[in-house]
Parts: sequence; structure tokens; C-alpha cells
Amino acid sequence: MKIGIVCYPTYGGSGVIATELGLGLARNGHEVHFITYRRPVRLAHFHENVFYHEVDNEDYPLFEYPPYDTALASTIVDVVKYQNLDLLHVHYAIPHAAVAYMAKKILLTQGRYVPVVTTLHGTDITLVGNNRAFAPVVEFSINKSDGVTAVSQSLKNDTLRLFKIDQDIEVIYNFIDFERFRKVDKDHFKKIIAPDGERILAHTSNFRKVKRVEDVIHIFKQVHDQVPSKLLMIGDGPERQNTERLCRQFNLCDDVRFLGKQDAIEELLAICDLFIIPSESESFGLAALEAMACEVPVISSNSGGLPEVNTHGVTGFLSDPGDIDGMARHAIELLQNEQMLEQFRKNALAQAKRFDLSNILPHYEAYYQAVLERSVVS
Ligand code: GMT
Repeated sequence: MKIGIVCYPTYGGSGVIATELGLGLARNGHEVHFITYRRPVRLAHFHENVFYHEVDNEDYPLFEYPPYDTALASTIVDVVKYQNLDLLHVHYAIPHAAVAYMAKKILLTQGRYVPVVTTLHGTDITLVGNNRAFAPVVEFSINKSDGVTAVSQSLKNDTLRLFKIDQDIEVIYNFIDFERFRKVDKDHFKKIIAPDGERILAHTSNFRKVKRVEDVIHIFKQVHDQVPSKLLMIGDGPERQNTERLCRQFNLCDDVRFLGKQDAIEELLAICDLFIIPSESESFGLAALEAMACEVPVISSNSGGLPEVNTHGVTGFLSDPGDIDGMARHAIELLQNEQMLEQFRKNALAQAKRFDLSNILPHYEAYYQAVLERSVVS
């Protein structure tokens, strides 16, 4: 198949999943064309069967906001036409699903039909998409897609609750590429971060409000009071300054390291004992899955799709969003019990294996095939 993938090229989970999916499809012999405004973060090297088309969004003095949607639609039209694509897969509804619809309509005027699959990732439904500035367009473009997938059952339920959707949504879970994400020996690294054998905790996110990043520091404060420990804060975003301020207030700066955006997250996770993700809302929690693939148990909230990934009392613990004391209590319990921690590490890896790319990729391939067959019939 010749597949076009439209996504955000940034560190966010939707861009990561779109890129890893494209690379997996290319390894299976499909021809994959990424269409985005910058080279996706995880598309670092040359790959057979992979092509990258950059959207040229020209600035012009008249534009206060350069019209990216228009530039993207035009690029999609060109790529579908000249690369002869069979199917377009867009990740994150805003604006990609609406732009794909426009491109599809333009192509139809030229006698060319291309089916569009939209994958819903989370905030495109639960936060931003639900905002009345976007909602009518989101609802319309989901309904006009030829196929719609959601990354968890919880996100599917949210979509059906928040919008009037008149077509099926297929749940295809996020996945992990075990070729890349597995525990590697980084002991030399551990000695630098935790020279006296302290426990290492980690949090990864885009530091937005929805992630409740300050809760991570509150939880760590309680852990640190009882267990010699260090905290790695990986990523960057609007809440970073508040979070750093809180560390200063708690006098924790020597034991909390803000590492900013990192490419080789698996190398950092390899030295960690516990991962914390206390989000207010989380459609799946790819960051938690990545931690589990590196044998790191997870202390999480029970919001959204997190319970579909992290199993309470098996791979980690879940609490209500905002329940800092509960999350800290669970973290301390686990970190002080070597035997339990070891068992949870194994459980985390076993659970992560269920989301192995090689298990999930065939679902996408079968879904594309079904959409293509439906499109021929209709
Ligand atoms: O978490 C973010 O804010 C980024 C966002 C994205 O679209 O890049 O992540 C969403 O998609 C990920 C991949 O499907 C999911 O694993 C995340 O749970 C989801 N984030 C939220 O729902 C907040």
C-alpha cells in the first residue's frame, strides 16, 4: 500500500505514534509518505520505503497567522496525486481531519479519490476539540472520515459522549517498538545521577496543566522525606517554571534534575525505579507504556485510558487525580519493598509486551484494507 501520514512532528505522543507506525509499515513493505511542517522527531535516519514531504507555509506580511491548514491541504493534494497514494492516515483531529476532508474534496474535482483514516489521540477530543472554537469542525470531520480509530476504549467513550458521531470508531491501542524500548545497561549513568544508590523516579510530559506536573513534585517531596531518592523531570512546557519554583520552595533542587526534551528517553528510563504520571486527563498514557517497556512500574492517576495500561496492584498503582497523598503512599510502599518492586518490574514488562508494535500493526493494516474495500464498494 502507499500510505500518506499527516501528524504533528513534535515530541507529543500522537507524533511519536504516527512516526513509529509509519516506520513499522515501511518495514512491512508499504510505501509511507510523511506530510508535516518539520521532520518528525523520531524520523531521524534514512529508512527504506519512507518519504518526507515538508509543508511550505509561506509567511506574508498580511498574515497575522500564516494559514497552515491551506498549505497542508495543498501539499496533501500534490502528494496524493504525484505519489499515487492509496490512503491517507491523519493523526490528531485538529486540524488534520478537516484539512484531509478539504484535500479529498479537491482531489475529487480532479477525478481522484483517496480514503481518509483519522486517529483520535486525546486532547483533540477531551480538551481542545471539545472547545466550542473547534467542536463543530471536529465533529463534522470525524463524521466525514472514511475510518476513525481511537487509542483507547476510554477515548472512544469520550468521543461518543462529547460529539454526535454517526459512524463506528475502532479502538486500536497505542504500541511500543521493543526494538527500541527495552531496558539497556546504563549503570555508569545511574552512578552519576544516584551516586549513593538512591532510588530514581521519573516523569515525562509536555508540562501542560493537564499533566498536573506540580503534583509530581508534591509526591516526590513525600517520597524523598522517607526514601533516599532522585527525580528526573523529562520534557518541557508551560508549567516548567512553576514546577522549578516549587522545587526551590521545598529545597529539593539538589535531588531533582530538569533534563528538558530528550530524544533517547529509553536510556533514561533504563535507570529508573518508578514512573509518575498523575494526569488530570490522559487518553492512553504512552509515556507510562514506554516506562513499563523499560521495566519501570507506574504510579498514575486513574483518569481516561490509564487503567487500560497500568493495572492497580500489578504493574503499579492508580489513584484519583489530585490524590497526592495516595500516590506518595503507594510510591513509598513500592520503593521500600525490594521484592514487590522486582515483581512489579516484571509485571510491567509483561503488560507492555501486550502492546508490542508487532501485535498492533496488523490491526492497522487490516483496518486500512477494510476501509479501502468499503471505499471501492461505496
Ligand atoms: O499528552 C499530550 O498532551 C500529547 C498528546 C498528543 O497528541 O501528542 O498525547 C495524547 O496522545 C498520546 C498518543 O496517542 C496519548 O498516549 C496521550 O495519552 C494523549 N494525551 C492526553 O490525552 C492528555
